[in-house]
Amino acid sequence: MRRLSLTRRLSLTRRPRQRLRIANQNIMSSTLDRSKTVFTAVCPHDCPDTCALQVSVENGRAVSVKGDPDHPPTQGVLCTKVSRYPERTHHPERLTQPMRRIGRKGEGRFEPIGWEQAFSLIAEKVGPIIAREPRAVLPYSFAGTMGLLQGESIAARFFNAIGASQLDRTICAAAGAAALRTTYGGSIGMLPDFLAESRLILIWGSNPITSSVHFWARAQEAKRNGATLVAIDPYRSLTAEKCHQHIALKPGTDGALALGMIHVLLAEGLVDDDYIRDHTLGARELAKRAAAFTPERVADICGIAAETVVALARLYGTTTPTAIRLNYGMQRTYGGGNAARAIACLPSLTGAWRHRAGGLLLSTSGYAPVNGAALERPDLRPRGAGKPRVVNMNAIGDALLAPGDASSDPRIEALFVYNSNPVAVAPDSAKVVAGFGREDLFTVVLEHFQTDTADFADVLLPATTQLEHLDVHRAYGHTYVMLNRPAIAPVGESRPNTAIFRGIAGALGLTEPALYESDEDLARQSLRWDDPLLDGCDWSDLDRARWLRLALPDAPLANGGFRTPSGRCEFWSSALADAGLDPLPDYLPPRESAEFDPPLAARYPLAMISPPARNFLNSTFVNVDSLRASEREPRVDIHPGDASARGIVDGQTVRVFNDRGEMRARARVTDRARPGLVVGTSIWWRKLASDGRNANQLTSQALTDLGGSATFYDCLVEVAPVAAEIEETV
Ligand SMILES: Nc1nc2c(c(=O)[nH]1)N[C@H]1C(S)=C(S)[C@@H](COP(=O)(O)OP(=O)(O)OC[C@H]3O[C@@H](n4cnc5c(=O)[nH]c(N)nc54)[C@H](O)[C@@H]3O)O[C@H]1N2
Ligand SMILES: Nc1nc2c(c(=O)[nH]1)N[C@H]1C(S)=C(S)[C@@H](COP(=O)(O)OP(=O)(O)OC[C@H]3O[C@@H](n4cnc5c(=O)[nH]c(N)nc54)[C@H](O)[C@@H]3O)O[C@H]1N2
Ligand code: SF4
Ligand SMILES: [Mo]
Repeated sequence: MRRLSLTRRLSLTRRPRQRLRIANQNIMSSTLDRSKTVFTAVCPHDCPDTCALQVSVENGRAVSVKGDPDHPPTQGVLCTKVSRYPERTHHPERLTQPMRRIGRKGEGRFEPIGWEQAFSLIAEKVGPIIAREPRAVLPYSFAGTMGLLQGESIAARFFNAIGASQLDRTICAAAGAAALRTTYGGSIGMLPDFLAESRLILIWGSNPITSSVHFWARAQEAKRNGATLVAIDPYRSLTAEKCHQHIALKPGTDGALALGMIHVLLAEGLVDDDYIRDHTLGARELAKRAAAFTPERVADICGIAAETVVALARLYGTTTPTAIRLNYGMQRTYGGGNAARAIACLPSLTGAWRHRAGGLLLSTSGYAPVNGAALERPDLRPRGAGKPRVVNMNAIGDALLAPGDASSDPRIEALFVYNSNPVAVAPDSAKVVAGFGREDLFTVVLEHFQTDTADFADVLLPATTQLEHLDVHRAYGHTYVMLNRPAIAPVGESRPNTAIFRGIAGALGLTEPALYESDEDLARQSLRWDDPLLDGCDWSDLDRARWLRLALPDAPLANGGFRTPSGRCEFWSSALADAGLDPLPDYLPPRESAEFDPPLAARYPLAMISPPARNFLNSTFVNVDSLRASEREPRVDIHPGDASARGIVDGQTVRVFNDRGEMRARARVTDRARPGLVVGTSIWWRKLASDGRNANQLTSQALTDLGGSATFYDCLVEVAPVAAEIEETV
């Protein structure tokens, strides 16, 4: 505790107040200092690293963005894409004016209008819908910015106040979050700070060279210190090829591998009996479940050798300290929640938590004392309205196409999209595109660019970027809370999401004062200042220091302290039992697999995954020319055996298809993909791909076992060469 407080004091003293006192989001450009100045900011993107940025501004324009050397997680280093931030911020295609549709729905033709006109138009269309059936209004947003203010603050208050339908924001992390909630009681785990002291790191369903470069830097430090790195991934990713060992299991079989490890750990007594006795619940039941997962059975399920299962368990059970970097790649099949739960049991069986470099890290977001109730104000929901209608965002295609049922699920008539690009990122594009294409759907999109989704807007509103607005951040890959003040004035007429929702509320004549609070007021309310993890700091400390490290012990779960109902790590989950679900983790095969659906697998024998591209952040940055040039074009990696069986040669254009649709991509014939696996690139803008489609043309809207998450990687396909004469027209 003491040491951590000291870190905080250090960062307080290192940053003089004057340098930090700069414009708030409402300031006009003329009042900004026009000489070259360096401002501190926070990377807003959906990435665990949440870096501190140093933005150099010249004549009101951002000219460079660098990693802040003083911020311990950032260590002065940024990823390539955010190093190109000025190129994105001052991109010639930035939206700078409100616009209204003049073409056919989805055609993407607009004409500029003024802000007041835009707000009136929205009020005119949406006002009568709210009066008749507020649940016909739906927000759709995700983590385009992870900021607490420009995410769900005024926006959430607005949708609460009008009694709109709610969005279940499940597209990314919900299965893993449910696994951690039921096992540990929240999104908590080991701290990344001491990773370099680990002796063994299992990088499980994770590709940190692409998705979390700062974690990878620490893992390499551990490697240099003599640690063993093991990648568990069906694909030889950039990360897997740099690990000592790569276990290329079949996709969606991680639950079986973890239960097989538990089987061996228990059979060979490689467990910490004291930790199990003092801090866990249901060890006996878990042992019974794991008994069925012999190394031979697991080997068969996972498509690996039985010796690999045994050796991995022995390595894990005999090394101290051991860290597991669990990530999202292994959660995107039907059994992803149970698999994450099975893996989450491992460090509690071996007592890995006792050491500060041991345990499991999936997300640290649960530590941050965010004041969600103050920001989102669920109390504003109309009284007596009963339980709100909730739409799972992964099934947005079906939700928009549903005819509607007046009593329970009224037809969606108005949609507000912000911080997301669903037409590109949501599964089952054919349905998503058809849904967004409904002529009778009124769609408002708040964006930086005219994305695939913006093409379908009726009213398209220009939003500010992180360099232009105020925000407060927590991270899911470290334990700092951070403040972002604007470095430049809004580009064009763009406004922060908060200001836009205030404007919409005003045009609708809503009188609730909470809808009109300023960003500064919201920022002050964004954290629970009385939480002991903030160690007595208040808003003025954050304002001055720009970041505060949460006052956590080095090894937060060394002596238990799980946040479950029992206060223990729940191998046997009472919450799941209460919900009538299996209280123990199990292996649940992918819904699209030979194991679960042999007829489907006979028609579509290849499993497709489509993990993120290194130079994009989901679909953000796809329109930054230099980054798109690095990614070149949509690709699909296929094993040489699978390629030759289909007459596919390296570099050829192929069709990837299933019953949901088809896309074209350039084949890369490579043994990086294990046999039976194809790997497509995510998440291309449809309109920037030669065939106007991306991998989500093939993915399904089915949900995971726990958390209702997306199943992007539970997707069977077939691949075929495209004949040369057809290829020319692609
Ligand atoms: N550069 C960059 N960084 C990003 C993003 C980005 O788009 N670009 N996106 C951000 C976001 S929103 C997220 S959620 C994270 C995602 O990043 P990660 O959590 O790392 O997840 P993925 O990249 O989806 O998958 C990681 C690895 O899991 C493997 N994998 C796929 N299926 C399975 C499986 O069934 N089992 C196992 N064991 N492995 C499997 C994939 O081959 C891949 O190499 O990255 C964030 N960081
Ligand atoms: N096939 C396939 N599909 C996937 C995935 C995959 O691995 N494979 N990954 C999934 C995952 S993990 C995720 S998290 C989702 C991500 O899906 P999204 O959350 O939709 O992420 P992005 O595609 O980055 O789109 C974010 C948009 O928000 C905008 N934006 C950023 N900041 C602001 C702001 O302050 N105001 C406004 N109004 N707009 C802003 C950006 O310009 C960008 O267009 O995609 C999912 N889809
Ligand atoms: S995307 Fe991630 S690694 Fe890149 S600057 Fe942002 S937080 Fe840092
Ligand atoms: Mo994500």
